[in-house]
Amino acid sequence: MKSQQTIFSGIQPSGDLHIGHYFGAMKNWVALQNQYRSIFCIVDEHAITVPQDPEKLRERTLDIAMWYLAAGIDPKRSIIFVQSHNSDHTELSWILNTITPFGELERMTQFKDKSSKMKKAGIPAGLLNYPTLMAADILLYQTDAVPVGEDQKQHVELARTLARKFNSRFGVTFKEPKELIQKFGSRIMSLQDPTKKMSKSDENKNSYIGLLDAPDDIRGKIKIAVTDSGKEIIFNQEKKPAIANLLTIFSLFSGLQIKDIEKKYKRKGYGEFKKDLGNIAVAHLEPLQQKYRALKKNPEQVKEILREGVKSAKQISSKTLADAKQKIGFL
Ligand code: ATP
Ligand code: LTN
Repeated sequence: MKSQQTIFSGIQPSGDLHIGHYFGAMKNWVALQNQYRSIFCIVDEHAITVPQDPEKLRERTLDIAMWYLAAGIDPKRSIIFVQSHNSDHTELSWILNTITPFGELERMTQFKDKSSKMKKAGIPAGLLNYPTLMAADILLYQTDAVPVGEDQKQHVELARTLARKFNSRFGVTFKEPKELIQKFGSRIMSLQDPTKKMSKSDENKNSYIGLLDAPDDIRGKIKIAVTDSGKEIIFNQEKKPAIANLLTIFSLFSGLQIKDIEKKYKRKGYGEFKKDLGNIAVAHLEPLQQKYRALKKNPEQVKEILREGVKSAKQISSKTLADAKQKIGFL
């Protein structure tokens, strides 16, 4: 049954990837690709909803494909492609825009966060319409489940609402997708401020561990990560959010249960805990970095995977788009 179900997800080429993307997204996708028909996109059209440097955007787009492969996404099992290579996405997004309430877009947390940092006259309409493009990404592939971090839940809910609305107005065209959020690791917090999500657009590079960070940088960033008052290494989200975050990261890297890590550091200080965490992070990121570097030497091979990927993607999306256009009354 599950083998016939489809998952779709994507990452924006808008900055350097960090461990939040690995644990909150790619690592889970790798596990899911054995159970689902899996489609993983590099969403460059989403990235341009905030200003991007053209050359960097191009380089990062290919880089993200390399990270997908380095993390273990298998192009024989999963479709990997670049969003802008398949124009069905923007076309369906326009159609969906015509049934999306303006007020719902304005209420989206991500829109409020990102636009609050800009002056009203400078807010691009694309930032507001971002979720309709995301809905198009998802609905084009008759997606059942969307593996994302906690922050994307609201957007997937909108995709579901739009599918329902279109289906009831024009006849059944889209599957209603659900978000698939891992209980653990779906929200890694900043190393400098545990109330904020670890984010690649954060100007303070010490707030995240980049997937390509050098061993000394990784150890150093963990060493200077903020901690909470007191000395105990215990998991308490409310009272000790910084230590809870570091324990989560420790658990994700080591595979150990939180309670076992707490036991291990019962009478030990933050210093020793952080030192061990730094070493574990380095040991786990090194093989990933090696795979990435090997792919980086052979960009043509990766471009070929993307060319094949978009062909497979288009085969699925073109059917859905044709159906939607027919139902809506286009000649
Ligand atoms: P921003 O640059 O605004 O922080 P982003 O990194 O959240 O953007 P994407 O690059 O599109 O945006 O994120 C890709 C995936 O990685 C999403 O599923 C997202 O939820 C997940 N993700 C990103 N940051 C984290 C994090 N700190 N913890 C867990 N998952 C994360
Ligand atoms: N908005 C998402 C990226 C994204 C996505 C998607 C995720 C764009 N289209 C479709 C899942 C499915 C983000 O910022 N993380």
